[in-house]
Amino acid sequence: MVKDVVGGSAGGSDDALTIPGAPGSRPPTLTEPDKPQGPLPPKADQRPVRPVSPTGNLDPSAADARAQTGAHLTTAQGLRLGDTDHSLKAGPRGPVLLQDHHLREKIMHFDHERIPERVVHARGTGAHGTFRSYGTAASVTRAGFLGKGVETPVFVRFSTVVGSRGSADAVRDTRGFATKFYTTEGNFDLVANNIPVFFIQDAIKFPDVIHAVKPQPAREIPQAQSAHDTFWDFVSLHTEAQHHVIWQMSDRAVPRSYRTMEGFGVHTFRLVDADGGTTLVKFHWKPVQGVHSLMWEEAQLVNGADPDFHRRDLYDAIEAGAHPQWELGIQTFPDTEDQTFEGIDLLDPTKLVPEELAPVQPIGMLTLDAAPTNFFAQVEQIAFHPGHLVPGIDVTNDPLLQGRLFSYLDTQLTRLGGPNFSQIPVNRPHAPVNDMLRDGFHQQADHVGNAPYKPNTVDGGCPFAVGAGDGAFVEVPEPVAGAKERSAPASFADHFSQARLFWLSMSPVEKEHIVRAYTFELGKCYEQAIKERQLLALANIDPVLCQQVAQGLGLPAPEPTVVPTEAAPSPALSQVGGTWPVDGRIIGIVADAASDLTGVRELRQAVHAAGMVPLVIAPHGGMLDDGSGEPVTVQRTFLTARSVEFDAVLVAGAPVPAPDAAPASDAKAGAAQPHVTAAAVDPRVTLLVAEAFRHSKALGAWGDGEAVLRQAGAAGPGVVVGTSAGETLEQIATLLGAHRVWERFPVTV
Ligand code: HDD
Repeated sequence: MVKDVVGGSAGGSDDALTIPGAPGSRPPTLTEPDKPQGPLPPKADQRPVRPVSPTGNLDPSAADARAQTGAHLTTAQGLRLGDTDHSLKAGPRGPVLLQDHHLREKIMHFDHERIPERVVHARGTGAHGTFRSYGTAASVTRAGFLGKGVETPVFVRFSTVVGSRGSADAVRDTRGFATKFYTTEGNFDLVANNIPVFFIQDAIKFPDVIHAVKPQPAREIPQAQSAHDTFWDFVSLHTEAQHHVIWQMSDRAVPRSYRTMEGFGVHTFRLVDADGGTTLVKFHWKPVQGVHSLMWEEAQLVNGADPDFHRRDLYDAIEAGAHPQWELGIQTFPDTEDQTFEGIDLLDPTKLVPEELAPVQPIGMLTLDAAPTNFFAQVEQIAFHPGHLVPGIDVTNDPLLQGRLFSYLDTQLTRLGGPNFSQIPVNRPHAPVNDMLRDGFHQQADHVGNAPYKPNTVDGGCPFAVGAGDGAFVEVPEPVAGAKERSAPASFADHFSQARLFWLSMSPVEKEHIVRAYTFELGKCYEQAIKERQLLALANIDPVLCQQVAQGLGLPAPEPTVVPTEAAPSPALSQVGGTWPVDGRIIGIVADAASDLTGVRELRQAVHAAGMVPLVIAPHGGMLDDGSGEPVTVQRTFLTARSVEFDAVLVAGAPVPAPDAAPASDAKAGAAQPHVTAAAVDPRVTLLVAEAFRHSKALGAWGDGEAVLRQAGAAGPGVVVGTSAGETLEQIATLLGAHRVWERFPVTV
C-alpha cells in the first residue's frame, strides 16, 4: 500500500506534510525560531551517502566533518556570527568597509558555487537503492556481487543527453541510465542508455554528433532538441546514425517516467568465470512496471506545466513507497574469434541482437528506495566511468567503448576540479582503498606512510599486489594483432537493416508516432537539401515510412539507393501489448464539495490499497468539507493540475465554475448546491478530461461525474461509468495494466 505523497507542484496542501509527531516534523511557526533547534533529520524517503573515509574504509567518524551540523551560525572557519544580514558599514548609510571579512567570505563562496555542467547528460536526477543478485550469472562470471543473494548498495543517475542542466525533462531525447554498484570488490559502473544502440560506431566521432545535436553555435538555439538543421544535416550524411535516430523518433524518446524505461549497456561486454572461461554479454534493465511513454503532445504540455516532471515523478513514487524496480538481465553469446552472433557483429554498437534470437536472462533486481539528501553532493558530483570494472567483468574491442574508457575520467578533471573526485563521498568505493595516488587539488585524505611507491621496504612492502585468486582484476589475455590503420570492418557498413527491423517490429500506432516525429523534426529544419537527404535515408529504411513523412513535408518521396532487407519483426521491440503492474500509477480524482465525497474517501483508500497514488483535484486547495467530520484533503487544484500528470482520471462530481469561491463556505455551499447540468461544468475540468481522453488514458465517473465525461466528448473504449467509486476503480485498474487505451488511437499508417 502506498502512502500519500507531498503536494508537488500543486497549490493544495497535503496531509503528508503536516503529520503531528512524525519524525522530523516541527510545530508550524510563522516566525523564525530564536533558539537553536538543530537541523531537520532526513525524511524517511531520503538517504545520505554512506559514511566512508576518503580512502574508502567504512568510517562513521568520516560522516562528514564539514557537514552543516552545528546549531549556531558561523563563518567557514567556525567563528560564531551574530548578524549575516547587514554588511559592515561606516554608519547605517555606508559606504561598506573593505575589512568586512564575513561579507567577503560569503560572497566569495557564492561566486564560486557553480561547477561546469556535464558536457552531455547535464540534466539528470538520481536515487539510492539496492541491487539483489539472483546468482544466475554465477556460472558465467566470478563477479562477487553477482553471486546468489548478494545485496549491493547502488546509486542510479537518470538523465537526458542534449539539454543544459536547467532544461526540461520531457524533451525528445535519449535517456541516460547510469548505475554505480558499490561492491565489496570495488565500484562497478554500468553507464547505460534507454536505447540499445548508439549514433556512431567509433568514439572519435562523438564530438561531431554532439556538436551537431547541441544548440547551434551562432545563436545557441534550440535548447534540448534535435529538431534543427545541424542535427539532421549530420545524421542524413552520416547514415550509421539512422538506427539510433529511428529509436529517437519513436515513443522510447519520450518516456512516461524514468520508472518505465528500459536500460541497455549497448556494448558487448566480456564476462569471466572462476576458471577464466569467457562469455560475451549485453546488459539489459527491464522495468517491472513495463515500458511506457508519453505522447508527443503530452510531452510538449509537460515541459511547460512541470519542467521537472521526471524528477518529481521519481521522488514522489519513492516517497509514496512505490519503489521503482528493474530486473537486470543478460543476453549471452559464445566468445568466438569473429565475435558475431547469427551474422550480427557484436562489436558494432549500432546493432542489437533481437531478444527472440538471444533471450534476456534475468540475473538480479534493482530497487530504488531513497531520494538524495543533497542534490549537488550526490546527483551532481557522482562520476561514472565504463572503466570502473570488477573482477569477472571486462571490456571488448568495440571502438566506441574503447574511446569511452578515455573520455569519462578525463571529463571529471574539468567538471569536478581535479584528479581526486573518487574521494567525494558519493564516489567513494565501499571496498578498502590503498592506491598510492597522492596529493592533487582537493585532496581529502591524510595519507599515512612514507613510501607511496612500489617496490618499497620503507613501508614494509605495503600495499601488496595480489593474484586473481585473491581478488585481483586480471585482463583477459585476448590475442591482439593487425597493422595500424584508420578504418572499420566491412560489417560496419550496413546502416539500414536494423533500422528497418525496428520499423517492421512496431505496431500501427507506434509507426504512426514515428512518422509524426520525423515530420515534426524535419518540419523544423530550414534547409530543403537536408530534408531531402533524410528522406533518402528513410527510403532506404522503408518506402511507406518515407512516403508518409514526405507527404507531411510536402516533398516527393525518393527512390531507395539500397535494397531493403527482409527482416523478421522482433516483437520485443514494441511497447504495445502485454499487461503490467499498476503500482505507483497516478490517479486523478476530480471532485468539489458537492460531489460524492463518501465515494471519494473510499476511492482514495482503494487506490492506496492497490498500490497506486490518488491525487484529489478540486476547485481550491485545502480541504473539501461535506460536513461529515471527515474532510477530504486536496492535492491539486483546477489551476495547478494538468491532465498530463495523471495516468487515469476519475470524476466524482460535476464542479461548476465558482471564481474566487471561499473554501470555508464549502460545507454549507456543498450541502445546498443542486445537481448541475453538463453545460455548467467548469471548463478547466472539461479540458482536463478531454485531454486525458485524447491521450488515450483510462477515464471513469460515477454519479454526477458522468455529465462531465459527456461534456468533454469522452465516450467509447476505456471510458467507464460505474455505479460506485469502487466498481469504477476496478475497471480502471484493469485498463491501466495496458498503460493506454490503444484502441482509441486513429491510425493511418
Ligand atoms: Fe557517454 C556521460 C551513456 C557514449 C562521453 N554517457 C554519460 C552518461 C551516460 C552515458 C548515461 C551520464 C553519466 C552520469 O549520469 O553522470 N555514453 C553513454 C552510452 C554511450 C556513450 C550508453 C554509448 C554506448 N559517451 C559516449 C562516448 C563518449 C562519451 C562515445 C566519448 C567519446 N559520456 C561522455 C562524457 C560524459 C558522458 C563526456 C559526460 C559527463 C560524464 O561523462 O561524466 O565523458
